[in-house]
Amino acid sequence: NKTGVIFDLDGVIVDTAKYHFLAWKHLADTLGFEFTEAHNELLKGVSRVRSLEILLDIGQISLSEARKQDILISKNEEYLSYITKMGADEILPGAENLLDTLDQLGIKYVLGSASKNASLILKQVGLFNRFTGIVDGNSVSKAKPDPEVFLIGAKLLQLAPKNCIVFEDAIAGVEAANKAHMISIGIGDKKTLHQADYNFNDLTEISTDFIKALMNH
Ligand code: B16
Ligand code: MG
Repeated sequence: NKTGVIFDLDGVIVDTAKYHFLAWKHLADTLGFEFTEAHNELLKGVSRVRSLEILLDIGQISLSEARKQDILISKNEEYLSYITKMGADEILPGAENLLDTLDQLGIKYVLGSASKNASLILKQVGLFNRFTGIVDGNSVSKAKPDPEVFLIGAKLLQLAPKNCIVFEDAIAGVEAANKAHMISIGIGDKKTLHQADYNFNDLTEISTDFIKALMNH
């Protein structure tokens, strides 16, 4: 089969953004400024280190490198306390069905996530073994919107980038997929993700016929 799929994790397969929000909000509280859900939108698809920079900009706070390192560790510890309580009930609607469809069509899929916790999260929800490979925050040197994460994904799939379909919920992720010359599918707000080749609200809207049509494009 000459078509393959690359899935983003947070916002496509699971909603871990709500746990990132709790941990970042706790940090902002400690530093004495307000961090809202709207602020949290800015962190979606963005690496952990870059997220902290954005957060400190919001609070107009500057910290030493050593302090930032400590904060990144404690933020992740708090985040992990939520992640380790996750289960299969937190898989987003349509995700398992879509994986079943891909299995039936003989289409392989890998993960392409910015998260360094991606493998753990997939294990928590019981999907880890279904993926042909995992590309995550530990495998890349350049974060989305750089196409690196997806180009490594194409290598794992042993496919040309143009034959890879990317499911993404973040602007930076759609941009990365487009830069990689892959088929980009935006999951979420169509206006926000207008750069995507196709748009859907969630994975329940992805039909077998749609996937088949992409296979023959
Ligand atoms: P971690 P994705 C991203 O996941 C999240 O959307 C983003 O908010 C987070 O900062 C990033 O992972 C890094 O996560 O702290 O676990 O390494 O959407 O690329 O799957
Ligand atoms: Mg995402």
